Amino acid sequence: MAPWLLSEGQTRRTFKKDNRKIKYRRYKVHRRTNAALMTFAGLLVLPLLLASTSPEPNDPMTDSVVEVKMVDKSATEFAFEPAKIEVQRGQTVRFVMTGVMPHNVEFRETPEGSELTEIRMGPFLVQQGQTYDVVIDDRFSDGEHAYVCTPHEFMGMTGKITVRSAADR
Ligand SMILES: [Cu+2]
Repeated sequence: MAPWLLSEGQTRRTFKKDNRKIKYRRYKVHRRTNAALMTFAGLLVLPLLLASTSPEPNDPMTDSVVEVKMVDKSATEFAFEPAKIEVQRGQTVRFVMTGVMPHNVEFRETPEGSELTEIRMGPFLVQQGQTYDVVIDDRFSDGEHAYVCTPHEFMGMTGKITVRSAADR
């Protein structure tokens, strides 16, 4: 350490101390800038991530699973939401329990050629978050499949699934 580098009143020791303080201050500023940059970069990337992981709901071209919620609208009113959906064969309709009353899916009117057999009457879902998947495969003919919730049919809980072959689109 050359003595001519010291300013008035500074000794080697105080110089070192001052230098450390300056370095520490620079380090703190640097860290803060880094954090700000990371946050900024994160904000830029976030919408892109969201956009790539959540395509339009119920778009048969992008979703292989189409959700239908089982909803308690009031003590006397229940619903499938959305009540009408369109799917391509190969997709899955996932019924999601959101209420407290037990709900199920019973197919009532199906186009000719449909053979729903054991899934004609689905099991009761009793817990929030519980799901029931219906794979739309060859058992479902093209056209409109009307279904109800067995105990709540007359309280508005009905729905329709229109099935199309992929080639129709
Ligand atoms: Cu129900």
